[in-house]
Amino acid sequence: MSSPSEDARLTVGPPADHAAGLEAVRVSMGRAVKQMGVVKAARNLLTLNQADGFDCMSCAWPDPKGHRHTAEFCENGAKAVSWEGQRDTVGPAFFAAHPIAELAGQTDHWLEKQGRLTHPMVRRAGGTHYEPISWDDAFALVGEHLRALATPDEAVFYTSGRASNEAAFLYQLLARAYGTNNLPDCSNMCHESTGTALARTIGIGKGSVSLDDLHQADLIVVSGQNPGTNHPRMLTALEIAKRDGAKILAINPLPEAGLLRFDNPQKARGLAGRGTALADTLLPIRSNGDLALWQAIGHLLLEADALDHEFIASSTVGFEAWAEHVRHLDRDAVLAATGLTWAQIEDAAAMLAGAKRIVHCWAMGITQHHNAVATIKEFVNVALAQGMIGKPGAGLCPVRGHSNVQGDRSMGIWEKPPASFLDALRTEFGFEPPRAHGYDAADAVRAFRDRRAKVFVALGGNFVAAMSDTDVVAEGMRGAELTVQISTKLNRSHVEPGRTALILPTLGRTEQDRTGGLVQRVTVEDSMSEVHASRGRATPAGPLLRSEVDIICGLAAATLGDRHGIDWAGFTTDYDRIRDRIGQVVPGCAGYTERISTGGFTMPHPPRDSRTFPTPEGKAVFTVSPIEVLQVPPGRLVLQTLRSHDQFNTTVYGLDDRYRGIKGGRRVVFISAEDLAELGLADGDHVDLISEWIDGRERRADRFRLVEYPTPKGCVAAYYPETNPLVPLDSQAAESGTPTSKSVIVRLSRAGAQAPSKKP
Ligand SMILES: Nc1nc2c(c(=O)[nH]1)N[C@H]1C(S)=C(S)[C@@H](COP(=O)(O)OP(=O)(O)OC[C@H]3O[C@@H](n4cnc5c(=O)[nH]c(N)nc54)[C@H](O)[C@@H]3O)O[C@H]1N2
Ligand SMILES: Nc1nc2c(c(=O)[nH]1)N[C@H]1C(S)=C(S)[C@@H](COP(=O)(O)OP(=O)(O)OC[C@H]3O[C@@H](n4cnc5c(=O)[nH]c(N)nc54)[C@H](O)[C@@H]3O)O[C@H]1N2
Ligand SMILES: [Mo]
Repeated sequence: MSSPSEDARLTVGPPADHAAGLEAVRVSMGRAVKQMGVVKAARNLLTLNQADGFDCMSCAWPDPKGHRHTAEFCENGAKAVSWEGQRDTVGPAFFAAHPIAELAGQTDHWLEKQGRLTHPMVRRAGGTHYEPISWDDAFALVGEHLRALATPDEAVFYTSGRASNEAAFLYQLLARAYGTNNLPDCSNMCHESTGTALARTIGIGKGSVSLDDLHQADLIVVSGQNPGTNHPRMLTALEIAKRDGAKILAINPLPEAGLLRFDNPQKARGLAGRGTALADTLLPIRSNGDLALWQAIGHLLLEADALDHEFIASSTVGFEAWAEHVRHLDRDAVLAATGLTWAQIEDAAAMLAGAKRIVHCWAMGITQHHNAVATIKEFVNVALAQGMIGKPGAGLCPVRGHSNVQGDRSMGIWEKPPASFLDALRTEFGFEPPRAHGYDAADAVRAFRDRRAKVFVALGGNFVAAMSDTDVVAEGMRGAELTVQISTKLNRSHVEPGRTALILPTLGRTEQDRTGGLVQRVTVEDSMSEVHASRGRATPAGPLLRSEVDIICGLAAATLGDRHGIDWAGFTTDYDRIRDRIGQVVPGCAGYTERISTGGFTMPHPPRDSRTFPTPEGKAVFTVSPIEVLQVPPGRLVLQTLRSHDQFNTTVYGLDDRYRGIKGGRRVVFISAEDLAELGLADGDHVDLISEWIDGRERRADRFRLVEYPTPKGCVAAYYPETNPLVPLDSQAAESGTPTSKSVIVRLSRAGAQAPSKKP
């Protein structure tokens, strides 16, 4: 809850009309120097995304080939690097001074700001504090707990999308050699809807474009994405495309600054001038209206016969049924769902009809709804109808979040692994992997809630704050016998620990990894399936830190001994040994070690590479989805939970959201003037948010300041993770199970007198 002093610090100004420019350079250099010191800041930022440097951990946007700018990073990449390179540390003295109960009362921002974790720590059953433990004792403790479980399915192995390919491959090997497919990951909360929709329709769950395709497109559609904040380097690609005459169609309930205009800070012109106007059209759609919109666009394209009949005939199935469905469009349903006028929809359809090379981009504004999978299938229908896949300048571009979330999935971090992957694992390692599907993120929470799961291991991330229904997750974790967090910084998941709890501090991406006495590198895969090496150079935050690979091998050896004859210690002497095994198991990775030494390679993608579609039908598949729209009872609003410009997921760097005019606080709700008037409220009033769900339980998040904002009537927005207690665990996207973080039904209730409290 915000305290009176927080209320006083919060100021609200007008939203910005453009992104980046000089201000971004000033902010990023200022932060870097403050947190890392001048020398380290310069050294770190100059090796960011360079051919022999480390891969930026702020997002999964690809690096340009050939010429790279000296500063191939963005403001938010620089923030991520500074945050990791922070000089403050959190060691035994800190934990002795702060009981866990006290830490639990601090905000997410405060927890991470304390600095880098430096020592393995344990909270013993019944203990009030974390205390130091040796690495060997920590590994032995995990081994004892895991071996004592009644079945391996009582353990859950979570992954956040920062883990390298090497770490991810060994982690899934550990889980499966131990005997479970319980490998939920942040993807379950993120682009799972994308993977589900694309696997069914084009036969592979990844995007089909390269950076060159974006540059060559003549129309780029950006749906449900805020690139100015979350993928700032994408703005450079949009700028290049625009320079060559491309149009941009943005679809978003909020007029995000990065969609409107871009001052490229890497160019003298950007530093001085007004930059490039980006979106030609911005459709201010109502939250959750995209499925209806795309059916209407399909309808209009069909009517205009702006279709690629040759491609439809040669490469797809199901066209007739889809055409029949969208031909009989319920226009009123479309207008109600989208909040747009028919003329606006016609204009958008005309942009598509007039384009020859279209790229469809999307992110969380699409994937985190109940109808997410159907919506993505609908873009695919339109892309297929126009033949916009597997040709230069065209394709599907889900813009991933975490820098290696796509690579982790390629490496087998998946609770529903394909049989072919498990077969390859069996052939390579000589054991029979478990076949039953494991828990995804939401199922894992249910399993802890119901005490069916007992041990939680996290390779990075902040599961307690990132998942929906925070109180349920926290209670579930507190009931676990053991929680193990492999982390760089203190977060909520450490202060809602299991009965016994370990914190295992690890090296970050920027730091030199000398495991086994060699300078090791790791590899990652970006949003466009490019695999390349990453090597940090900074001095580690402390001498005890170990690499993720080293920690996983330590856990595995202590748990499995030499079961299945896997030489865990051998992997830590030279990571090439891991890459050789990846080459044997993961499709498209033969010769992995050599190929990453010569600049990297692109993972195979049959639709992109050869217009072949590895679906059961052997062709791309049109699908039919009824228009499904969220039903909102009178007086209620649809809340979307999103990111400020000053955070990376649950990592809150600071309390400003520059582009949206917010300074010094995060407990704000963006709301339209019409809704304010209708509810008898005003800008500046404070309200409590109450979410309503079919289980009848009311979930609350208290004391938010209302901010009048240009968003469609009926739609409000507030920041995550503060609002995660409002997202019901069972409110998930159909088919993919992704929490519906972008459509939570809430009511506002005028807040009582200011109640001081430190809790977030
Ligand atoms: N600096 C920084 N970079 C990041 C992250 C970060 O937190 N900070 N997070 C990383 C991760 S893991 C991810 S997944 C990505 C997230 O990248 P984004 O998806 O850009 O992140 P969100 O802040 O969730 O923004 C969602 C956008 O969708 C819009 N939206 C909401 N509902 C709807 C809807 O119903 N329809 C449409 N058309 N639009 C809608 C919102 O207004 C908002 O602009 O960014 C990655 N990069
Ligand atoms: N309401 C709501 N909830 C959401 C979302 C939303 O839009 N709305 N978005 C969802 C999305 S898209 C995602 S991807 C998830 C994110 O979920 P997670 O990936 O679980 O969360 P993060 O906040 O990225 O994790 C931050 C923590 O990672 C650790 N860390 C950082 N770097 C490293 C590293 O190099 N190695 C290791 N081992 N640890 C490291 C640090 O301890 C840090 O505290 O949240 C989801 N939750
Ligand atoms: Mo994400």
